[in-house]
Amino acid sequence: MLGRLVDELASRGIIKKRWTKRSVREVFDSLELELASQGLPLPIIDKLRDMVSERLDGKESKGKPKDVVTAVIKDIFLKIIPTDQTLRRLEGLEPPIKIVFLGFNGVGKSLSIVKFAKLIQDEGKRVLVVSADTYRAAAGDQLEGYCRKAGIPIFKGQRGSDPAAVAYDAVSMARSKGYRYVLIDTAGRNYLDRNLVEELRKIVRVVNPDLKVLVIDGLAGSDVLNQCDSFNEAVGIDALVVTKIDGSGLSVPLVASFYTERPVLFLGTGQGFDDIKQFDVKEAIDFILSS
Ligand SMILES: Nc1nc2c(ncn2[C@@H]2O[C@H](COP(=O)(O)OP(=O)(O)OP(=O)(O)O)[C@@H](O)[C@H]2O)c(=O)[nH]1
Ligand SMILES: [Mg+2]
Repeated sequence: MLGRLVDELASRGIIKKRWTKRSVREVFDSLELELASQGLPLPIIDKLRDMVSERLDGKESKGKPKDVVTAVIKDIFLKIIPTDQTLRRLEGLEPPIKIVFLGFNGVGKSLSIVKFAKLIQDEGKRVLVVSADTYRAAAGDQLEGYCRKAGIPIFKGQRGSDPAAVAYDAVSMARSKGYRYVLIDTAGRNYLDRNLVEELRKIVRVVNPDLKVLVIDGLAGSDVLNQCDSFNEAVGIDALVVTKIDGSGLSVPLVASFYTERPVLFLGTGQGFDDIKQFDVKEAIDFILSS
């Protein structure tokens, strides 16, 4: 009743209508399904609702409410998601520049490493790929196969040897042979597996990497938040790679980058070594808000 009266007076220009937490919530109620269907997990939608509320509460309400809220969401994403300056930052470091790739089983770590190695090598920089997955002989063999095809040197640990020791030896070799980048592949791990988490911590302790990259499957859906949390808690992460974007939309990289406040180093867009693309935050936002 009161709401209708306020609307009436506002439409006649008698009073200025202002946003309230409630009116933001009402707009979100109608937006929620669209955002969820574009792949935004519910905790992220809730977080956005709170942030938009905080921004708009008490402000004068002008224009179509949905357009205003959408514009604020865009702005929040753009403010929070860092643009990727990783390579520029790394280039200033003393070589060998050490990068460890982490992630859940089968997300695409090994292939992404070779894609990234090729990118660096194509720029004329020397890069060494290291297989620290010493549990599965097949893992080392797979990486070796990729490297041979792409023409990238590989350092492979003996099956059953300590992955941290392998990584350490690889870094020593890279230093003595003048490699600029060392990219370390780790065994895919389930975040519930304590032994593997301990092993990952040991690799990080021993190698002291310049960058810890979490690789996420673009098809992960809402599980992306669990993956970010578990690896962040285990060792901390500095940047993200999101794979299989050829089979999915852009919500996973957008969500992961927003949630962790870490930049996306690149996207994987297929099974070829050159299937790699830069993450365009604006394109991803438009994708999410397109409906
Ligand atoms: N379509 C598509 N497939 C990809 C992409 N990246 C990786 N894959 C495929 O995903 C599968 C797993 O890739 P891997 O690189 O072996 O994944 P991983 O994380 O190293 O796996 P584990 O070592 O077993 O944990 C392979 O069949 C890859 O070809 C991508 O960007 N697009
Ligand atoms: Mg692998």
